[in-house]
Amino acid sequence: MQPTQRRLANAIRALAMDAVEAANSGHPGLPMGMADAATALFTKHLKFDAGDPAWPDRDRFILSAGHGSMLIYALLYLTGYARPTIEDIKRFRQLGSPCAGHPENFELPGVEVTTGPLGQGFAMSVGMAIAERHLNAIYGDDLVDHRTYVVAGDGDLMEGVNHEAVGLAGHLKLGRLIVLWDDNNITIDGLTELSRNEDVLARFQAAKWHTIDCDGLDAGKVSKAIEKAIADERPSLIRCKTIIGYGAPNKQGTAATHGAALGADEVAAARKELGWDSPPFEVPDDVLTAWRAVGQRGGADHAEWQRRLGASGKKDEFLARQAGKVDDAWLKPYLDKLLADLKPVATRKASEMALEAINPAIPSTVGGSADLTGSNNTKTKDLEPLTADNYGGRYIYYGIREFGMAAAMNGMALHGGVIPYGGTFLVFTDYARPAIRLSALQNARVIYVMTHDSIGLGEDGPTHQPIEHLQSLRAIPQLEVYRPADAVETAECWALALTGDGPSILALTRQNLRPVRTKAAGENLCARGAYRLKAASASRKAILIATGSEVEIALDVAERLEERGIGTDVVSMPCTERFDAQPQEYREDILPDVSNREILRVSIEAGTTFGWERYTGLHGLRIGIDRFGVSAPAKDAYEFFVLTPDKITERVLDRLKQREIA
Ligand SMILES: Cc1ncc(C[n+]2csc(CCOP(=O)(O)OP(=O)(O)O)c2C)c(N)n1
Ligand SMILES: [Mg+2]
Repeated sequence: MQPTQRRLANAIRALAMDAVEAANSGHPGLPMGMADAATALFTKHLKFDAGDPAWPDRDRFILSAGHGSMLIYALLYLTGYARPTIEDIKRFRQLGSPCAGHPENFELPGVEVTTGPLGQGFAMSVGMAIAERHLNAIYGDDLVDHRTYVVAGDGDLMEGVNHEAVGLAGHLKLGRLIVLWDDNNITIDGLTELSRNEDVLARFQAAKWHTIDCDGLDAGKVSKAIEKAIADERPSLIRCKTIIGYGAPNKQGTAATHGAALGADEVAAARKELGWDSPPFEVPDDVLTAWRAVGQRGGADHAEWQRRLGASGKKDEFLARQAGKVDDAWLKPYLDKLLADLKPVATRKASEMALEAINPAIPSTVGGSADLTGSNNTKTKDLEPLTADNYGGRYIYYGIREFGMAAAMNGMALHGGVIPYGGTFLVFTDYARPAIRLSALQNARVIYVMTHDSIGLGEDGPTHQPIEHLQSLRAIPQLEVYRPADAVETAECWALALTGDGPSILALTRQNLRPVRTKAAGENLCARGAYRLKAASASRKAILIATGSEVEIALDVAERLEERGIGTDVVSMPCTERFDAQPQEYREDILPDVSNREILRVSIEAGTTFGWERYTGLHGLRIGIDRFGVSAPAKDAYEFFVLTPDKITERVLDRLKQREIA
């Protein structure tokens, strides 16, 4: 006899409480409360094939409430994905188990995105839904025709980024986005009444969402709600009324089940309550067999899709694009043209010029800006807006939603088939930072076009002038921060960002910079992260390390020092992360490990000096800005902060004297 939906759901409940019990750590409440709803979704609606988690036309399932990670681990195991195995689940939350505390996309195929920071799974799902509609517009229903399903908790819907994501999804009419809200009235501190009295459904309705109410503990009713959501053209929020920790007779409905093991007695009581008499981590044959059949349900669809792909004449292109393959064939012809006609240009403008070459050559790019299109120079002439009426467009007006934009870009990048780039002012990376961090953790190829990268932006003043931003972003692992010095470097950095396998930030100037790279190099010099732009003429006594707009200043300082017979190297360092990854000999050649009494190392960057001792040594000289900026024209701001060639030359000479080098 086929087990009931409730019995299938109880397998999730049992695995969740047993795994949390074994780890004595974790969150049984959500998986137990949402087990019926998840069973409805997976058994009846979700299009997937457990045998091929990477099938491009699968529906995407996102557990935004990542603390309930045992829900997804149980589902992947029960439906027969290669991992996790039951042994993996027994080692829930232990070192080396793919069943990490929160779901990690880089650990388990089937986990589409990394969740845990509340709100971001929901916001990433908006990007997934955008990518689906965009690729559908290009390849048609035969190849791209799937949905994005989300399980979100109260916390996901309270977070600020949720408001940005809801607004964006409603505006873009992402009807294939379906969110199941675990409305259990509980968060960690207790009842949601403690902190929320808004009418959540009314809020979504106001943002042009379709909303439905249902009993989240009745799989049949959830299934009907999902059918209605599928039929509606708007994005849908299904409010699933649930009880946290459902099945644990003494603790259900309370915050006690949110994030702690239930304890042996309560687990035993729950087994009785649920009529579940199997020992821990054992799933009865009838239940496992039924679940395994669910995992194969999509096999026929998948085979049919493969056939359509084969017949489409677009197979190679589609798969290459899905795999994210791009080359930098655009770069050399572009650089040849650039070098033939050099003029001063802001690197934000140089970025636009590079994009004019990139966008026609790489059709998977999708640009955008958080309402600063004209300032970020992110929209090239050939890009049409991506709108509800034209999902085939390649430019997104994200509105003033930096965090929402960054999270959506993560979703797009992880969906595959799309390389998102988006802009705002560098200072507002702070608004997007939690998503930038997740870009890095998830290895999502997102390109952040962050302009107005220093006091050089001028009159907008200290609120808009980044100080600590470059260094704080460089401190994020797996994120490449590029600060190019001119148009040639900007193009090289774009090429690196596009061919990389993780996120990049391009920090670009508002103000014009004179060309510092005036001859063809034959290779991408920025790929090394730092390189000798100018070698000392006289005997080398100083190395000036500069980035971005300060490279031209460094060249002027070097000229003044050389006039005094002080041999000076200028090192342009567009990407510290890449330099750090170079072989020892290369790093030693550029920045020899000698005392600052032999060769003085000087860093020049119009931002905090914090951390530059990494390259100057403790007794080197660090030139920068260790306070907030000023509202003034750029030239006056640079003078105020004594970031001029003459003033810096004086400081270097003083230090050389102190060090008894000159
Ligand atoms: C951004 C963020 N803030 C705080 C937390 C810590 N946290 C994890 S779950 C949770 C409560 C979430 O409540 P709800 O979504 O209702 O989940 P439930 O208790 O119903 O499982 C909090 C505050 C987090 N993971 N992310
Ligand atoms: Mg809750």
